[in-house]
Amino acid sequence: MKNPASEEPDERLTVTKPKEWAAGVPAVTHALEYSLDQTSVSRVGTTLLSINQVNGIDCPGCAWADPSPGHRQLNEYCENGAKHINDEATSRRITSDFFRRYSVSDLNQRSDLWLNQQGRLTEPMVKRPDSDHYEPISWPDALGLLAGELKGLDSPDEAAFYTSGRVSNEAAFLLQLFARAFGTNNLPDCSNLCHESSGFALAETLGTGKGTVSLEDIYHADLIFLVGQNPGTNHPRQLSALEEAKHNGARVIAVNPLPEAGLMRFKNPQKPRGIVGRGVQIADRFLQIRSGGDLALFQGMNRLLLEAEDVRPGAVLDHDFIRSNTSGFEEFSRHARTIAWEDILAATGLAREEIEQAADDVMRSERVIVCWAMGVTQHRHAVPTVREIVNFLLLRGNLSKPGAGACPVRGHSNVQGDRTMGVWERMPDSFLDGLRKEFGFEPPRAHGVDAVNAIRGMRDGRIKVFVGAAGNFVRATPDSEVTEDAMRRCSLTAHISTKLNRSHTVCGRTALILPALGRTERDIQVTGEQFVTVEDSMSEVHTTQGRLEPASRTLLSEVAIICRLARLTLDGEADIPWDQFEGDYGLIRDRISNVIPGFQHFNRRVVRPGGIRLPNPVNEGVFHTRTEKALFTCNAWQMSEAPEGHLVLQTLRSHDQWNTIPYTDNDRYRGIHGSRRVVLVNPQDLSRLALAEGQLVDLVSVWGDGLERRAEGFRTVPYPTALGCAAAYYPETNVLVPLDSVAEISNQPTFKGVVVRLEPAAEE
Ligand SMILES: Nc1nc2c(c(=O)[nH]1)N[C@H]1C(S)=C(S)[C@@H](COP(=O)(O)OP(=O)(O)OC[C@H]3O[C@@H](n4cnc5c(=O)[nH]c(N)nc54)[C@H](O)[C@@H]3O)O[C@H]1N2
Ligand SMILES: Nc1nc2c(c(=O)[nH]1)N[C@H]1C(S)=C(S)[C@@H](COP(=O)(O)OP(=O)(O)OC[C@H]3O[C@@H](n4cnc5c(=O)[nH]c(N)nc54)[C@H](O)[C@@H]3O)O[C@H]1N2
Ligand code: SF4
Ligand SMILES: [Mo]
Repeated sequence: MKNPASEEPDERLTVTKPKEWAAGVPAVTHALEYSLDQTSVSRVGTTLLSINQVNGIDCPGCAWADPSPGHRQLNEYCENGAKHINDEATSRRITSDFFRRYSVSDLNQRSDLWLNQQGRLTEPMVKRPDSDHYEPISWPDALGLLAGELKGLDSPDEAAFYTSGRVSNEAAFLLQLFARAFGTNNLPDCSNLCHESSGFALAETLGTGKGTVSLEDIYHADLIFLVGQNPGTNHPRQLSALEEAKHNGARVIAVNPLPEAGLMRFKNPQKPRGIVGRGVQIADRFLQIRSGGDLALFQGMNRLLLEAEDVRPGAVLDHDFIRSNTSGFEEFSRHARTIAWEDILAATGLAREEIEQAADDVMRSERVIVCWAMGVTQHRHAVPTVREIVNFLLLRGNLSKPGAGACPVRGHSNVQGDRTMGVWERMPDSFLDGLRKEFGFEPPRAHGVDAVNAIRGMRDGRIKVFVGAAGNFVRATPDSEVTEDAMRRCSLTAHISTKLNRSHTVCGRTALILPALGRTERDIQVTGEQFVTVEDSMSEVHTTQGRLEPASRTLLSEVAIICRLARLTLDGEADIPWDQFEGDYGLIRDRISNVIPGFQHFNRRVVRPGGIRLPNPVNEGVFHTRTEKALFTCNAWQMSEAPEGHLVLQTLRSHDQWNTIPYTDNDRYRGIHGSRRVVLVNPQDLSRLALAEGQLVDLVSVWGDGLERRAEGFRTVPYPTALGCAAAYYPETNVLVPLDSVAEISNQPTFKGVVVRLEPAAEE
């Protein structure tokens, strides 16, 4: 489909050579350009001076950690962080006039980029069942309408409450509390689409779903793997940390089908040599892996380590660590030796020497860290792949010691915190018991729906009310046509949002826009000015406090919206002081202290400079697994070959977008300008498929259910990607990802492994 309509491949498309380095002076220029286009010099000044500072605004971009308080620069942000913060701080406003002018159908014809560029939402709006326009509604009426709809459901499980990782700890804690007091665990979140596979694999093998490393560990590692992530675009300040690690002598191995600019070279705009020099080489070794080949790669390296130990007993493996901290080694060791090299080479597309050289690097290193992101988690074999990464770390005792460990690099700034706060459809009984003890109600125990099952539930009529706390559910999820139909079948959809997006234009019969304060804005309640807290990818919890005047006087904070909705819906059923929570967020934190381990004296500790680092038991050598030890696992896999004439498509981010929201049509580092409807293909594949450079094609995905999924009108761009692997941007290609194409065990959509054919399309 052409979704959203009017997004033709743009005649302005130009393609230049991909960049071989990231950041530098152009990054600063682009950040300022975008920021100043959104708002005034003084607001840009305010946001940029307080971003990521102690007592400042936590960057609303990614979850990369801040350096410790004494080590922060005055400009502790990256190009993209500046764009993200000023995208929120924009001076543009959407008022009720806007919705009078544009019907919902009109808006649905507009691109994602256009919708976002209209500015901040300023007042609550409702779309009634018989109307194609949003119209103003007061807060009490809007929340009363939603509460009435919730109370009228036959079962609480007919509602689902989605959370995106921008939401603060306080709001997330209240949202899950409300959903559970209402009676459902239907709490899908963006984590279901993001690091769910990591969570499952790490919890099973290490007993915690979180990463084990800190920034200090990165600085002091000998060897760092960057697997399936594009730090130059998605976690730019990771490059500063890698620069420091390299300065201290670390080597870096990048594993990726694409030679991403940030993996190759980094020019730190805050250092003189980054401005005038050639910058720092990041990857010492680049393994250009085939899509989905990472499990085979780590198995290959593990086999080499075991065999090297056979030759030099006692010199390769960390037997002390294995003996005292792990279980399942013997079985793993037998299994690892049965994996055939020809399968490993076919799956990875690498030469055996490349894998051997990487294994040699490993054997020369005392402290190894593996970082990974969506290139690992959004595949069918994602959970076994992360388990195999754990095997790899365990073999040489690269856990529970400084400079080593597992580093799943998280996406949204508070996605990890939202999980810690209980936003998960399957929280363990220990957490639910804690809620019961603290609040005196019996939380439901049956697991709720995740994102994929929420779509199935809406599609099949089991879920009728959808409430989204931040995010853009219809664009973030797979199978866009199926998902859009599912959303439209709801009796009511409501979104707590800062900016307009597709989830407001593809909506239920009744739809509500509940506009919220953003992180940049001052939040004043009856007891005074409030702050909220977030947790980064390295388990550091700290405060964030807005500085700007709110975009409109009508906005409510996320906390206030949830408290008022809960009060109206629950009619005092559970003994929860929603009014007091709304007035004083410290009272919410007191309750968090009582319910969630690691948060004792939360209010007192979190205001210290740098905040709290949550303990990770793995770093104390404690593993809460079924054997109370770290588990070695045996991970079988099937080769997934694309049929002849097909490619494996990965759907990824451009440099100039924040998830579902493009900021411009450019992707500077990859040399794409003026259009996002492009598909990057290896030149050899183009000629094998008899396609020309710049040819117009439709992408058609192949899945066993007989449905044709088609994304129309993409230009081919010859690109140095691994053979057999194509790449195109998300969310335009989500239409191609079948809802049932999910990772084993974690149920995470396989956004990086979509089998497609490229069909030549007629030029208009
Ligand atoms: N500017 C910006 N920053 C962001 C975001 C954003 O949209 N814009 N989003 C945030 C969020 S929520 C997230 S989750 C993170 C995402 O951060 P990333 O995971 O870096 O995001 P993607 O763009 O999905 O890129 C995936 C990378 O994996 C590689 N890859 C794809 N398939 C494979 C494979 O099979 N094996 C290997 N080894 N590599 C593979 C791709 O080539 C690409 O480099 O970024 C966060 N930061
Ligand atoms: N094909 C494909 N699909 C993917 C992915 C992929 O790699 N490929 N990646 C997946 C991943 S990793 C993720 S995390 C999801 C992202 O999915 P989401 O988190 O659902 O999407 P976002 O685009 O981050 O949501 C943007 C919207 O959030 C709202 N918002 C922003 N800030 C705030 C705030 O402070 N408060 C409130 N209330 N609202 C706010 C704005 O209205 C904005 O329009 O997408 C997933 N989908
Ligand atoms: S690296 Fe991430 S958190 Fe840091 S400034 Fe950039 S976008 Fe923000
Ligand atoms: Mo994400």
